[in-house]
Amino acid sequence: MSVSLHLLLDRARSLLHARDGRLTRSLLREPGRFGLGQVPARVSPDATSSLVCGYCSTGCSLDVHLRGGLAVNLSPSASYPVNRGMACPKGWEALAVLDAPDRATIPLLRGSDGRRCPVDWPTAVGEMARRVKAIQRAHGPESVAFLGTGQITTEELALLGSVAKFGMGMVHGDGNTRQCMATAAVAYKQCFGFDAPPYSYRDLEESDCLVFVGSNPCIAHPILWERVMRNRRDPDLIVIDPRRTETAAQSNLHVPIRPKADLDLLYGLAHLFIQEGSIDRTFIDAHTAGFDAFAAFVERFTPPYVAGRTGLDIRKILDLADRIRRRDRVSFWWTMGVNQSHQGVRTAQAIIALALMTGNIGRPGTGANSITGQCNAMGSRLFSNTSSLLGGRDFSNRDHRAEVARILDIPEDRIPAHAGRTYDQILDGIRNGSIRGLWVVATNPAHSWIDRGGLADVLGRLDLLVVQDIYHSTETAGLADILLPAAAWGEKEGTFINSERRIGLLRKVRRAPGQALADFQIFRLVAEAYGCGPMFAGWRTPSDVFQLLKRLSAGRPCDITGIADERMVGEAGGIQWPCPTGLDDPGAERRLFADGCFYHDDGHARFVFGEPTAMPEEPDESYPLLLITGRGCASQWHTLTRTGKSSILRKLAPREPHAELHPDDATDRGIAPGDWVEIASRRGSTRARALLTQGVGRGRVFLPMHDAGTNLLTFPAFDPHSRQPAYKAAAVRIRPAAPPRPNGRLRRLFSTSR
Ligand SMILES: Nc1nc2c(c(=O)[nH]1)N[C@H]1C(S)=C(S)[C@@H](COP(=O)(O)OP(=O)(O)OC[C@H]3O[C@@H](n4cnc5c(=O)[nH]c(N)nc54)[C@H](O)[C@@H]3O)O[C@H]1N2
Ligand SMILES: Nc1nc2c(c(=O)[nH]1)N[C@H]1C(S)=C(S)[C@@H](COP(=O)(O)OP(=O)(O)OC[C@H]3O[C@@H](n4cnc5c(=O)[nH]c(N)nc54)[C@H](O)[C@@H]3O)O[C@H]1N2
Ligand code: SF4
Ligand SMILES: [Mo]
Repeated sequence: MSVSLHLLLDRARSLLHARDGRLTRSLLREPGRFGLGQVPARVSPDATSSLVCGYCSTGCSLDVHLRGGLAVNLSPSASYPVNRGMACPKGWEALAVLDAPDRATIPLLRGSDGRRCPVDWPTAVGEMARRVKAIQRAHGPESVAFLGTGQITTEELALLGSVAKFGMGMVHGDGNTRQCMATAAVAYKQCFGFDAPPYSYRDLEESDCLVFVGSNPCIAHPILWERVMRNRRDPDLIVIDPRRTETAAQSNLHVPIRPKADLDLLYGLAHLFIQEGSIDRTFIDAHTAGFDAFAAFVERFTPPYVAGRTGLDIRKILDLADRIRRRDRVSFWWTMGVNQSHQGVRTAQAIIALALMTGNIGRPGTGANSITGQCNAMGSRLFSNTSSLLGGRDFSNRDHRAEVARILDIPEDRIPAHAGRTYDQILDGIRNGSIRGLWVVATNPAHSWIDRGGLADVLGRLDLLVVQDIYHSTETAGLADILLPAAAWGEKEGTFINSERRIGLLRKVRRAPGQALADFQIFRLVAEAYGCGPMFAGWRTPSDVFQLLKRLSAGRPCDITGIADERMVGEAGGIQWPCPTGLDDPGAERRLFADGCFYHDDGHARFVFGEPTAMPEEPDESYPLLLITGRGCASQWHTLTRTGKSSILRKLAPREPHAELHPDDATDRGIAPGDWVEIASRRGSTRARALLTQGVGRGRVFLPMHDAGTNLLTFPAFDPHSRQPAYKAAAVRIRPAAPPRPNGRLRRLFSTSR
């Protein structure tokens, strides 16, 4: 059936069925704006359109070239301050993955016989609203929850969080940013008073000494690594990682720490700096609180003690301390090796403590810098209404709720008075029957969740699972009772916020396939069908919401009232927050805390620390190896739903799953290079080819997260403060094995059948 025929039918049915036919019809009549129809009229058919990449948080700009109204190819934007003409393979191939045959093109609804059939939009959202209401009537409004993402626009995230919580009465909603950035967010909030990564990418070029902790930018943020390569200050490049990663191989000093011993090492460094007097007492006294207690606490972290805990040579520890001490501009960068740990928050805060005590913050080339992961992780942290209320506020703060209610012109009691359950607690709620409906948007937990083995069963207990994705073939989409087909990157408009707090523009350069709609439009349709549409009458377009975001940000640390509109964002080449009204040069690069003023009421940053705790599942006789997981290569993205669709990206990635193993551990087990092996934990097993490398370290195995088997093995432990999963430590054993059954993995990756 042709698209236009579908549209006609949609409109006819909406006349008959929709609760408020008037608005639903008008929503569907704005196809150009929302995902149906051609490229917006104001874009000339042969223009070049710049938009921010939709994969990682680096936030490169890509120039998409249109011919006859079709996006034919792209090249990295030469003048954009982030990437300056560079892109990694994922960016170069960003268009190629959009035409895959398994794009979701029409809503699907599972009937009573268990089969899913295509339906029109009014039927899909009408049925969703009816079933959500029925569950909520029977079990309370809290019995339906949502899981969002860091991969849709800020405008969409704000709309989703507001429709779900204020409109539909949901109390519990979280997102894949819990798997990723929750630790950094909590650490910053407690130390700085607000969730605020302080740096600008220029700091990568202006630093004398860059310390990467649990971070592999050569693979995960290749264009940030290019920025490091532009550094002309002959910097010390230090990598603290149990594995000799691609990044470690390019460093001056690799610190091959025992996994999860970073907290001991960082306290040990603090101890040394205090002992040697290489701290910035003036800065500490003027701008921080709690240093003396911290100094007393780290006293026992002597080099011999730390060497024992971390498995590092004392000389290595002293060398590390020395390199940090002797340079003027030291910057600390961390990613998932820190965040995904049972003690991630305290580890991140120990990094922040080192920066504060040495005065390495607020100056060029310094900082305690968490690199975010997904293209809009930062937008999600500030505006998704999950862990914080719109604008980085607290749900539990009455004044904050009143302020948001006033700005949005909604009754204050529509805003829940607490943040709601975290991702793992939502899944627990499904297990114990308190949560019966789930709406999953732009995330694929059936592959990416920790210890995912039982997850299909857990999701199977739901009375209603709605999945909103751009492909119908993902592991999670396959389980959905209702599948809502979404327009992808390049098929819709809005903004993202990158790692350096830069707001970047997303433009529509192609039409979405079939009836797929922009997430923004889907949220509006759901609100309408549920009956809370009028509450969002002022949220008609992404531009309307951008103006709302400005008002929500006014007077907050993330103030963006100085940005007139998205056009100004595009013309400036992205704009970093804060950008309050009256700022001299909104487009200029800036870092936070140049004035030493932090966001706590007294303006002082805090030293926050705690006793190191034991790894939740230590290797033992039965499971003697420690499993580390992470990114495998620059051309693979997460659960491969997107990057698996590009033949070029597939060629750049390993053809089969592989496990990194130390040659001695292999010899002990009779494993030769390239052999198939089975890796098993107490929870499950998977197969991969053995890739023998000393770089992984004795007693350890590394598996990329991109293979769906990896999270069958992971151990479900969480940081107690952030509830972020500790993906990077589980006890496993390994043995030679037969190859897996023919092509199970490839079938999953490239499947085109419904
Ligand atoms: N190509 C590609 N790029 C990506 C992504 C992708 O899927 N593919 N995903 C994006 C996202 S969402 C994220 S969050 C980022 C993640 O970016 P990174 O965090 O850089 O990537 P990871 O490989 O998950 O983890 C980094 C390193 O942590 C190390 N590590 C494990 N345990 C420990 C430990 O106890 N201590 C220390 N010091 N290190 C440890 C691992 O060996 C690994 O090399 O990447 C982003 N960029
Ligand atoms: N073992 C292990 N597991 C891990 C990690 C690890 O290091 N080790 N890392 C964790 C981290 S940091 C992260 S961030 C997570 C990522 O985990 P996920 O979020 O589950 O991974 P993605 O593959 O990025 O899933 C995004 C989904 O959104 C869909 N999508 C893309 N664009 C759009 C859009 O515009 N609209 C809609 N509606 N859908 C869209 C994609 O098709 C895909 O199905 O994985 C976590 N899992
Ligand atoms: S580095 Fe990240 S933002 Fe830049 S092109 Fe690659 S995936 Fe896109
Ligand atoms: Mo992430």
